[in-house]
Amino acid sequence: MTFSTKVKERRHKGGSKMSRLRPAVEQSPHPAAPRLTRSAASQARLGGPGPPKEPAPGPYGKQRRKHTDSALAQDLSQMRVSGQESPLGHALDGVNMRHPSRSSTQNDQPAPSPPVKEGPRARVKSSSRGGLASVARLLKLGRCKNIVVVAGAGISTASGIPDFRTPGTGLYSNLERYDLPYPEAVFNIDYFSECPQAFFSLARELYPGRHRPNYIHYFIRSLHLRGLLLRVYTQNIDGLEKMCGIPEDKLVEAHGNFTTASCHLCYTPYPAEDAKVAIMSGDVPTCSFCAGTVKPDVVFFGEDLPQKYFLHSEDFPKADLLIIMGTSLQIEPFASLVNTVRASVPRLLLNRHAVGPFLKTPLRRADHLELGDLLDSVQRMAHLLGWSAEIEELMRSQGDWVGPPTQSRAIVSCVD
Ligand code: CNA
Repeated sequence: MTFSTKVKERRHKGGSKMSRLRPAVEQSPHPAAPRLTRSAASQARLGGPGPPKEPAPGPYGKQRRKHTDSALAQDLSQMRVSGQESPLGHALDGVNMRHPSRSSTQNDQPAPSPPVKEGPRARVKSSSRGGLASVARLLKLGRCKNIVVVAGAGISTASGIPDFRTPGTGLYSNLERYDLPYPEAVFNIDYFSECPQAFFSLARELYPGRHRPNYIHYFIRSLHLRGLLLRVYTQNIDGLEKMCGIPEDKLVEAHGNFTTASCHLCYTPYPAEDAKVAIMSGDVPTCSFCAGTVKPDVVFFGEDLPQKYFLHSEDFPKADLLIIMGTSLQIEPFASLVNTVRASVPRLLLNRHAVGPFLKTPLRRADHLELGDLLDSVQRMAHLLGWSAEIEELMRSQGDWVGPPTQSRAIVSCVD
C-alpha cells in the first residue's frame, strides 16, 4: 500500500485526526460518533457538571454505566473555550479549541465562563477531612481494590520537570524561554504550524531520557504490584509512569507521548527516533509525503484524545477509590473525569492547592484532601501503609533511589 492510499483510506474512514483538515461543519461524515478533543477548561466548575447520581436499586452495571457515559458526553459537549481570552489578550484559536464536531453556531454560544483558578490557599483545611489517614485506613481495611489514579504535571516536579501553572517555576511563568505569545500556544496546532520551534523547545526538555521517575511514580507502581490499581490516567507526556514500570495496560496517557510521531497535516507516521534526533538538534522534521512538519504524537488542543482514553467509561464507574495527584484540573475533557465516579466513592486529592470539585463547599462526604507538597504527602501515605521499605527497594532496583533525606522528613512529619 502506498502512502497516498493509506492517507486516503484514513480520510475516508473519517479517521479521528482528519477533522483538522476541514472546517468544523463539513468535517465529520459521522457526526454522532463520540469524539473528545483536548481543551483548556473554562467551565466554572462550581457550577459545572455534578457528580453522577447514585444508581437506582438493582445490579450495579449496565444501566449505571450508560447513565454515567451519556451524562459525561453531554457535559463535555458543553465545554468549550472558543473566544476565551488569553492573559495577553489573544483569543484562543476558535477552530482548534472548540469541539470539532460542532457547528460554528453551536460553538458561539453560550459564552464561556472564565477559567477557574486554583482555590485560595486557606479555603479548605486538609485536616478537616482526615486526608491521608482516613484513606490509608480504608486501604488497610481492604476496602479499596479498584483504585483509579488521575495524575498531572505535579507528580513530575520532583523529577525536575516544571509543571504549567506553579507561579515562578511553572512553564507558564517562563514563557520567554519558549518565545510564546500566550501560554496555551505551545499546544495550539495552528501556532505549531507557523512556529514549531516553540513546542520543540519544550519537547527537548520533556523527551524521555532526561528525567527519572520519582517516589510518587513508584508509589503508583506499588499500588499495581499489590493488585489494587485499576488504571492510571495521566495528562503527563514525560513517559515517567512507563519508565518506573507501570505496565501499558494499566496506563492511559491521555495527552499522548513521544513514543510515536507523525505529520501534523496528513498524519503520515514518521519514525519517532528520527523525529527526536531532528528536534534535539534544532532541526524541523518534515513529512516525506506532504512536507508538513512532523511532531511527536502529543495531543494538542483540538486534537482527539487517544482511543485508550475511552476506557474511562468502564473504569470510573468501577472505581472504589480515586486518587487525584498534582493537577490543576484545568484541561478538558480530562478534568471532568473526576466527577464520574459514584458519589459514595472516596476521592483523595493530593495537591498543593484545592482544585476542581474540591473547591466546592461543602465537599462531598467521601472527599478527602491532603494539601501540601505531593512528594511529602505520598511518602507519608506510604509510611502509614507500611510500604516505604518496599518502595525504596523498588527505586533502588531501578537506580532511582536518591537517599534518605526526604524519607526521614516524611516519617518525622508523619509522626507529628
Ligand atoms: P498544571 O496546570 O501545571 O497543574 C499542576 C498542579 O500540580 C498544580 O495544581 C500545582 O499546584 C500542583 N503541583 C505542582 N507541583 C506540586 C508539588 N510538588 N506538590 C503538590 N502539588 C504540586 O498541570 P496539569 O497536569 O494539571 O495540566 C495538564 C497539562 C500539563 C497536560 O496537558 C500536560 O501535557 C502538561 N504538562 C505536562 C508535563 C509533564 O509531562 N511532566 C509538564 C508540564 C506540563
